[in-house]
Amino acid sequence: MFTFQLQHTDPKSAARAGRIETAHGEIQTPIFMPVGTLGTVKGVHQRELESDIRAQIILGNTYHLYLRPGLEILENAGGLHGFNGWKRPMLTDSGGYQVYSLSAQRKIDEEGVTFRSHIDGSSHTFTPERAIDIQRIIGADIIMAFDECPPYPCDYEYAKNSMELTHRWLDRCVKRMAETGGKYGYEQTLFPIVQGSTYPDLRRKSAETIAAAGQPGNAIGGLSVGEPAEAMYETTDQVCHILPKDKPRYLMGVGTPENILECIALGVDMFDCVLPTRNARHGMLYTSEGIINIKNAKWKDDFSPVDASNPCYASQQYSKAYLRHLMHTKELLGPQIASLHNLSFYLWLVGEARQHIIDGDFASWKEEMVKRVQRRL
Ligand code: PRF
Repeated sequence: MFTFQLQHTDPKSAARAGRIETAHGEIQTPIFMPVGTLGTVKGVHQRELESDIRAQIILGNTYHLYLRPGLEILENAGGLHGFNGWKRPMLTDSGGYQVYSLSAQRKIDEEGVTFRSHIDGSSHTFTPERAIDIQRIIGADIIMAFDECPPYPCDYEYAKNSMELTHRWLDRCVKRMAETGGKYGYEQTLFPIVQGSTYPDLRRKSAETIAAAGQPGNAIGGLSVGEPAEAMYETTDQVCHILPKDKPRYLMGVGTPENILECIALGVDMFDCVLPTRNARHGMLYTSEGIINIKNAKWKDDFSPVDASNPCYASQQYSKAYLRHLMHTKELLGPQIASLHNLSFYLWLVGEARQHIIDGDFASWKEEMVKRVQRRL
């Protein structure tokens, strides 16, 4: 069972508030999905994910989970839900994108991608069928089609051939989905992915092809790979106009708080990104007043809370001076507090966006918020 209900649309932008229902519970959109590459959101307990961050859905990565712990362990555990104990919705990325970004040696052909593990150099092949089979074993509620994400910049011929390959791979994913079923007694839903680099005619073609596949939700890939923010917004805007209104739209791997606000305004419902957790580990904190580099000397005797306006436990409990000290001394707790704080900020931000869409004043709130979140404190 997978349903999407569109609840509100903003009168002055394309922003929407909606509700996704999955076998593991509901998701209120727009939503940010914390990244849990290896079946864990790095440094964050599940109790914190639930009660402080209030994550509604988390992500896992096929590439990483396939390599470690491997399929046998995952299947014996009853899938990733059984393995890590997360009771709520999960989504897995299909593996292709991670192969392109992590594996040194890889070969792409019609059949699929052959690559060497970044861990031990062993050789593996992912095909669209294999990506579905592996995601059946991992057992996420939402699983992604196997695609190729071309680099940026990318010449037109490459982008066109790559997009067409992604479309042929989608047909194979859809076929495999139909031939197989969920292994653990609940349904899984396939999201296909729009590609086409930043070429408007390719993006149009891809969005039309993906829409015509008729799946319950759709994703936009190939963005936030080094193109200027304006190009990302233009492409997202164009694609959102073509993808069906009555299905959720997921923009993969985006982005900064301002990217997320701008793309919510263009009609995107779902986001994921490593930025809040990765940057937290380096001492970069996102707040509703702007960005803090907690390692900076200016915080050394600032005993005010990490972020007084963030209701999250970690943001209230600890002072900036203390967190700076933890980061400087490389104490384990430093990155944990920072990750918890940043994720709770991201979830707060999309929650506020949702509320303002419902209240009908999203556009003006967004303009103000975009300015605030970019400031450097
Ligand atoms: N494809 C897949 N996963 C992704 C991307 C993509 O294009 C991106 C691009 N930003 C992030 N994650 N399968």
